Amino acid sequence: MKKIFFLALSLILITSLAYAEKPHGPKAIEVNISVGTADGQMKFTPESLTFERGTYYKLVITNPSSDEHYFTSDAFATHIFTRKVEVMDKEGKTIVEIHGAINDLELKPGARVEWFFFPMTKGNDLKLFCHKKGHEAQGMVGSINIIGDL
Ligand SMILES: [Cu+2]
Repeated sequence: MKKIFFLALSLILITSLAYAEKPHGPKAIEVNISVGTADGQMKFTPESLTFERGTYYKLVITNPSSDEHYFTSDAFATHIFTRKVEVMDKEGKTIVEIHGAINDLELKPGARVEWFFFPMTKGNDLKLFCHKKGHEAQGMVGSINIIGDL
């Protein structure tokens, strides 16, 4: 009887350890993009992003500049399924989780957000831009591609 108890106990421990390793579901592929630059350039870095269908992504968007910038793409929003967007504080700790469809983010200087999503339908050269006054004209445009047969 004691043996069965210890066997059950160790099974519970092993199971909880396995879950502890990934408390937030499947592992996402991390992709980084920044809006603006530390020296004030009006651009996205990189200017183009490519995602593959059937893959789970964590898109990390940071604003290293001293301006406010938008990450806006109406087309992107209709081609993906957003699981959540996490907003970080200065220490990198999540302070807000947002759920539901999102197509427009405004990032204050120094901000960092993490966008967790699944690319759903193919997209070629989906427009990404910053709609802060004059920024698009100064080059704050980019493109997003969604590829894959799945
Ligand atoms: Cu901008």
